[in-house]
Amino acid sequence: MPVPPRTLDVTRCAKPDLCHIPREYTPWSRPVSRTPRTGVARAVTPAAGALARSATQAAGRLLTPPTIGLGDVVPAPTSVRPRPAADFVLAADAAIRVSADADAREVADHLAELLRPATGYPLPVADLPPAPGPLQLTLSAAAPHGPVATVSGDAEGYRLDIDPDTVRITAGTATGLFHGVQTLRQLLPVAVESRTPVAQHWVVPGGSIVDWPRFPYRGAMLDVARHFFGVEDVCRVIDHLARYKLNHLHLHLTDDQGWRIAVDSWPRLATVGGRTAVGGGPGGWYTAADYRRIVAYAARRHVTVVPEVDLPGHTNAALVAYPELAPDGVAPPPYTGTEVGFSYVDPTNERTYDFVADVLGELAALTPGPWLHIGGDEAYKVKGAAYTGFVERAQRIVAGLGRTVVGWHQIAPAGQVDGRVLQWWGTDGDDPAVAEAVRRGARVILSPGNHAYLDMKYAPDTPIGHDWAGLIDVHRAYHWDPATHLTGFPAEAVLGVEAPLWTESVSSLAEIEFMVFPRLPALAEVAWSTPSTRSWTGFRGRLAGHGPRWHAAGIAFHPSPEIPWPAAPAGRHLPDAAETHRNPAPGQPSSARDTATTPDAR
Ligand code: TNX
Repeated sequence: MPVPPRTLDVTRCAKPDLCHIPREYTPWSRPVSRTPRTGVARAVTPAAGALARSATQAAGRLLTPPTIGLGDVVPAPTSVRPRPAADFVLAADAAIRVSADADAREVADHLAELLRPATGYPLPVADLPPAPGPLQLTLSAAAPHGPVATVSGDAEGYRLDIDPDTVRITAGTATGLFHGVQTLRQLLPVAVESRTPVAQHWVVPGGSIVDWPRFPYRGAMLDVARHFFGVEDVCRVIDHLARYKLNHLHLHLTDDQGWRIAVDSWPRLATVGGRTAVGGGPGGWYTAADYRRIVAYAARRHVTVVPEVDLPGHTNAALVAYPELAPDGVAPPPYTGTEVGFSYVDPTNERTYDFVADVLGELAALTPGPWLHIGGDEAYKVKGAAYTGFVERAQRIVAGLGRTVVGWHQIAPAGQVDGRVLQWWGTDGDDPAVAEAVRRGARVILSPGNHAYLDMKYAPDTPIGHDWAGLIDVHRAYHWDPATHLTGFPAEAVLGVEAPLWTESVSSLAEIEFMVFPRLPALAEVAWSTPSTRSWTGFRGRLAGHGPRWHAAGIAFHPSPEIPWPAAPAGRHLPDAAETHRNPAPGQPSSARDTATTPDAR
């Protein structure tokens, strides 16, 4: 991927009061010359050290007023109380102190890893007490809890207090601390996104934030079946989710064009079914070790992986591998187009249920989270009782594995099992079948196709994406309310929000990011923030400051004209569409397919 020139021009700033970035923002070209960390710091007395630190901080505050307001956070926090005289400046010898707890310690290590590259500071991490340091992460039963328990039963709320001497994050759980760290990250100067040291006063605006989520399930889906994305790409997407306090990554692992997860008991699913992709690319699949890496990476970022095996339709790749599952017992040709609804596993064949039980059983064993997604969409050729009967058996298999069923909302007419969740992707909020399933006890994740589908184009000239559900600009992604979107639903039935990215036309990490940013942060705010804190005007102002952050982090994004970006050009534009649609020839190396084609390739 060509590296774009990394210079922001603020001379055409649309919002001058947000333009606190230098005219030439080139963090990688300004290495900090640091005093070697020898005995000097250790030789001074603690009191002298504290004095020196506070002098540095006072000077820092005078020299560098914070460029960011305490409320400039996405998603909007529940409550923000600025204290303008209480700005904090991170000193080079700052330490991170954390409650003595393994999970909290992980969060503190994560904070240090976020801050070290740009600051160049050592930021040692140690337990609290005895010596409270300037950055404190405290687990406390008295920490703020939102009114909503998370799916795992824990609260995700946190409190962030910024004073001249300390930045303190307090939470009831490590997850709450983690979200607090993401907020702190947004309150530091843009240059914190640099991967190399930058000369900068690391000012954080003073005050207090108390914050918790509105909905417990906040997610995004990545379709790795239409085009395959390697472990590194998926991990980067997880980072994007975590930044905006999303806590679920749904992986659409199987579809007509490719099967992407190794299954020991049915090995040809991956080795044969995994070889294809939309447009004739080489495909790929995750070994169990690859998948575990993704799950572990996500867990460290407090993101739960939701694996989907799409059944009984969207199964052409499985049928190519195992023709015995096809209704006529004959292998179909591999499919690399983009139509839907033509394939299905035979619901009248008992072998089909061995397949379902084996696949879901192996996936459950690899997946620590509570959810198994069984798809259920667009199985146009399995109708009526044949369809509901199949779904009910699949639901029982999932329940027997001790997991909670998630399915696209087409599974609504099937019988209820405990805790069942329907993922609603309609475009019209009046859905009697789903309303009836909710009356029978189902809960709902909202992915309205015309607000939350990240594969829809932004505008008619968007070079990739679909438009069957309409165009989705940032305002459309932002402007809806999950609690009232479906008519006749109690708000308690809404578990949360998920933004799916289907990848028929998306074949590289840059294209993923282009479709995700800036709409994912908009949907994150829909899912996290209390309605009273939300407004389009406020959101677009806060979001504008994230353009330079994405730029500094090398994240591609769509420079939506609705957002008053502080610099132009703000986005990293896609190369021309013809180039980005190219699929690599079989065997050709590709960064998007770098990690997991065959176990031998590792
Ligand atoms: C519908 S939404 C699908 C997918 C396609 C998508 C394209 C849903 C559950 N199924 O198979 O990829 O449209 O936007």
